[in-house]
Parts: sequence; structure tokens; C-alpha cells
Amino acid sequence: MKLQRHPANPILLPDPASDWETYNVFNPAVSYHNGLFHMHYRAQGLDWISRIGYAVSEDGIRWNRLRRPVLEPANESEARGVEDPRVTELEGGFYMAYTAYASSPIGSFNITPMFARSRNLISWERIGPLVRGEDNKDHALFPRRIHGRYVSLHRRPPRVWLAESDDLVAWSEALMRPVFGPREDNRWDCKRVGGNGVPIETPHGWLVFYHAYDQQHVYRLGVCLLDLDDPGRVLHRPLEPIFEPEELWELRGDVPNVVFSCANIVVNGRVYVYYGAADHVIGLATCDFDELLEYARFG
Ligand code: BMA
Repeated sequence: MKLQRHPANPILLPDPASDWETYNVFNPAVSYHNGLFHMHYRAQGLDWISRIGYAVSEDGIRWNRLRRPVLEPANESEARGVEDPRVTELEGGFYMAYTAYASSPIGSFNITPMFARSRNLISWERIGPLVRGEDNKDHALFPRRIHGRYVSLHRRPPRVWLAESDDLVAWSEALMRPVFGPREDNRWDCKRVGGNGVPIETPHGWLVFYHAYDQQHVYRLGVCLLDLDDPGRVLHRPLEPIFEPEELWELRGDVPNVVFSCANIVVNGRVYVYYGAADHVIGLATCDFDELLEYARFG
């Protein structure tokens, strides 16, 4: 089972006429709401600081972007950028998980997994971090509460973890637990794994997309299925990746050999996976939802 690249790829490029998205656009979040595709993408321009831009599309392929970013560094802990958004629609609002990158370490690390909230996808209000002072990112909120609590994926290297909260503000250490990690040998996911976009609820479990890299530092994408009632339990994890860098613009760019995704949505029975290619441009790959679910259950 492999994702198929869209023939219009890459579907979003840097804009040499824009100071904040001159060099790279990558790792976008995409949500589908009221018949439109909404993209929040990471961009780097003349100052190399990451900002989040917004674009909207009717078909998921041709995009209209806003002229200015919708999220920019607002304090010391974000001074070097806001990165890798994942947007979840939850209880009538939109929640963005993003990585804040500080100019100097907070504790021993300079990244913080943050959450922000919006009603209109354009103006964002910061809620707060999932945790501070550790190497933690790749967080994404589940689209509903489970047993009354909000649930988020996150990553403590080299594993994917879960966190739970009553209010999206306090994330207690006692409710954090590992879910799955890298696999042995020389497999594609033998070094590090992290979650991608918002988990998809299916009758057979939570369909979770993840990325991983190997000894050669090649980033690929895979899927696994988590228990609906207890997402800390892995029901099945196929051996093979569903996507890997092959095109020139995935093999070469700002960082070579990278497909990195923060967006996997289902629209009319198809899965749309948006991804950053070589940390430089944005691509789209799709597949049939039922086929992918079959693969995630039995592959
Ligand atoms: C990861 C993240 C992504 C990036 C990827 C490849 O650790 O930082 O933002 O796309 O590395 O460089």
C-alpha cells in the first residue's frame, strides 16, 4: 500500500516576492471545514525565522494565500520561530499544536510544544504549553475527548507518547505514557518516530499517521491503528512505510531526503496527505480511505 502523488505537485512553492516566505514553505496543517480546505503552513523567509501562513482552497490543489502570516513569534520562547502546525477541529473551535523555537535553551532544550485556539482559523490565541524544558514536539490533539479528557499525541525521543488533560492547560505527568517507538534492525523506522496529523476515528480504531527516520536520516511515513477506547494500546502496526522520498524535490531541498507530514484528512472517501518535501516545498499524496484502513488493520 503506497500513497499516490498528485500530478500537480509540488502544490505550494516559496514566494520569492515575499519577505517571510522567500526560501521555504513546508510541513503544513490542513483542515476541511464548510466545503473548503484550510492550510496553515510553515514558512521561512529572509530572516530564516519560521512563521505560520494561511491558504484556502476549493479543491485542495490550487491555493489562495493570505499576504501576511497568521502566527508569528510573540515572545522569547518563540524568537527563532513557530513550526510544524497541526490543526484539530474540536468542540466547535480550532486548536493548533505548534513547536515554539527559542533563541536560548529553556532548561536544557530550546523547543516547547505549544497550543493555540481560534474561532476563525485566522486569529490565534495562545493557550499554553503541553510541557516545558524538554525535547518534546510532534504533538497533535485528538478530535474528541476520550473518557472525558482531552488527549494529545506528543514525542519524547525516540517514541510517540500520549498526554491527557481536563482543560487543555494542565497536562499532568501522571497521565503521560509511551505508545510506540522505533523498530529494531535496519528498518525505515529504526531511529526515531513521531506523530503526523490529527488521528482519524474509524470503527476499527484511531488511524494514526507517523514519520520516522533510519540510520541514513531518510524521513518516511507510516500508519498504525490505536484502540478507540484506550489509544495507548497499539492494535496493529504494518511493517512497511506508505510513503518515502523519490522525486527530485523530495530528495533535494533545504534538508535532503525528507517527506514530513502534519496533515492527513479524509474528504469524500479519499485520504489527503499534505507534506513538506526536503523542508522546501509542499506536496500532496492521496489514497482510498477504505484501502488504507484495510492496510492499517491487516498489512
Ligand atoms: C524534524 C522537524 C521537522 C523537519 C524534519 C526534517 O525534526 O524539525 O520540522 O521537517 O526534522 O528536517
